[in-house]
Amino acid sequence: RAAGAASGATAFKVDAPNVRYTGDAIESDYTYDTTIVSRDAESGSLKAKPAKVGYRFRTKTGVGRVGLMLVGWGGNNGSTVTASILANKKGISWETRKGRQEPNYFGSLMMASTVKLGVDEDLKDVYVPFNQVVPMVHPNDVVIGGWDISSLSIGDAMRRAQVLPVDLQRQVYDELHQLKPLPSVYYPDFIAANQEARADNTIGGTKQEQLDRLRQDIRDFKQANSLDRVVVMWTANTERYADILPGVNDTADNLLQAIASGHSEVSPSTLFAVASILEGAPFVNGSPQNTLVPGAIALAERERSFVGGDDFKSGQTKIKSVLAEFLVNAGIKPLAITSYNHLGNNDGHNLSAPAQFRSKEISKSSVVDDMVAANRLLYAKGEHPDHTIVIKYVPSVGDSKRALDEYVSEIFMGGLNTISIYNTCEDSLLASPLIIDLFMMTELMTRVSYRTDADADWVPFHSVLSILSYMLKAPVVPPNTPVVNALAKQRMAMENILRAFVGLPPNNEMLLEHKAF
Ligand code: NAI
Ligand code: DG6
Repeated sequence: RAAGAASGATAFKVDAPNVRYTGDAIESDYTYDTTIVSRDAESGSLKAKPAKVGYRFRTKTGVGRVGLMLVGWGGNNGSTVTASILANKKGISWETRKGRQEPNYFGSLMMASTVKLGVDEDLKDVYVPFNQVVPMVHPNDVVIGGWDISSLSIGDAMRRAQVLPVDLQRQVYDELHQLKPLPSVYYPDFIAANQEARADNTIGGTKQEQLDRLRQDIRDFKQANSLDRVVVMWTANTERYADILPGVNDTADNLLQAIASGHSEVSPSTLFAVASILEGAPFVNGSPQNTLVPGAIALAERERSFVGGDDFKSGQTKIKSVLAEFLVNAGIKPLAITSYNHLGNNDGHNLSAPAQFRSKEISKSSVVDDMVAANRLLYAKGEHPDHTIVIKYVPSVGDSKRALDEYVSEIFMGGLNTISIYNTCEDSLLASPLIIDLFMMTELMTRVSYRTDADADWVPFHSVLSILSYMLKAPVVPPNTPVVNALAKQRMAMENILRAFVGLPPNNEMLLEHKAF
């Protein structure tokens, strides 16, 4: 079993007075250390004051039975993640030119990476699997279902995707052929016209009836599989942006009213978000479009339901969120970031239409903003490196996406440094583990509550799950919250928040124990 543990297993127990293991939860008393900075109005000088905020966290330990409903289940990502989880669950290996390949969860931060727990008596580091810091659901235990506008079974969808090796496909086909996606909502205006031939599995009726049907689908799935909770994730085609219209999608009530009156600017993905929110099922948007319109976020806040997004951060952008951070933090000034990619899968086909490309261009473009804004020594206010995104559809390369990047930076004394990157791999094999990570982290957040001295009772985290940022290209965050794109910071946030849930201090890499004589 990958990472050697079942759902809910943890690698250690904390031995400290601030941590309690009750029958069904782990509770921790935690001091959040922060620094409050003030600026003198006259002189402009800064004053930094350490501050401590008391938190209590409670993490329910019972994971129970959890479901994942994918919108776009029959796509490359949907079919690949479903087939791969089945292979892992059943331990199905397959023949390759180099010998037998065992299934694994490589590429999943939760399943294939570790967290430093601390040091042992010899001051040696001790690491534990990421998914065993607090009880998390294991992907092998998830029940997967979902919707697609294409009626192909998941077995046939996997064949159509042409991602997984044939010997693996052969072994999982029969079981996956039993899985049929539910009919879905199709508004041709929102995805590329070239997708029309796929749309043979659609729901008719009014928008309100469609919303009711999606809500019923979630309830039915939950009941049929005896599930404790369900996470819904959009991994369907990239849509065009929806216009944000006052009176239509700007508030929770206006959005519900717009659905009731069948307003054309409510997209399928927003309809899914609303259905999930109303059913109390967390919703994550894995595509770039603005599914989480202000009215959807307001509705999630009102219903105390969770949402996250946007757009899986798989390859090129993940590297960018590392490299740009490295350059700027090294005092090197990126002047131009030029990113090309070409791909030949259905995602690429859909993105060959201008409005859908534009959604992707926006999500890929925002990723260096916070790093640039953090360094006023390199960049004046408002100054930004040139940043160009090009995507081309080349059918013959299939799912094997090529990404070419050039970073031109200004270095010491006006010199230039150019870094060129050529990256090639199966796009869906990068994206599928992100679906698993988003699912696992989202599920965890449904079981966590906290209270500060100001709270009369336990409360859940904010509805907008910014903790998912590591896996997403354009993280949606709660109103008035900074967006963090830098990958190392995003990982640190996840790691240290999980440590806080079990009352452990943040990992800070000071290694003071190794610096004394
Ligand atoms: P795909 O085109 O293979 O799959 C999308 C599926 O969604 C198709 O089966 C299509 O029939 C279905 N679909 C379209 N509209 C629908 C609707 N209204 N309801 C239900 N199903 C619908 O695409 P792929 O490669 O699986 O990617 C999915 C999404 O994830 C795309 O938006 C893509 O841009 C995004 N993404 C993909 C990454 C990757 O590396 N593969 C990385 C980052 C984001
Ligand atoms: C072309 O860019 C297709 C896209 O869907 C990407 O493959 C996907 O968004 C992944 O992008 P990135 O930048 O995270 O590799």
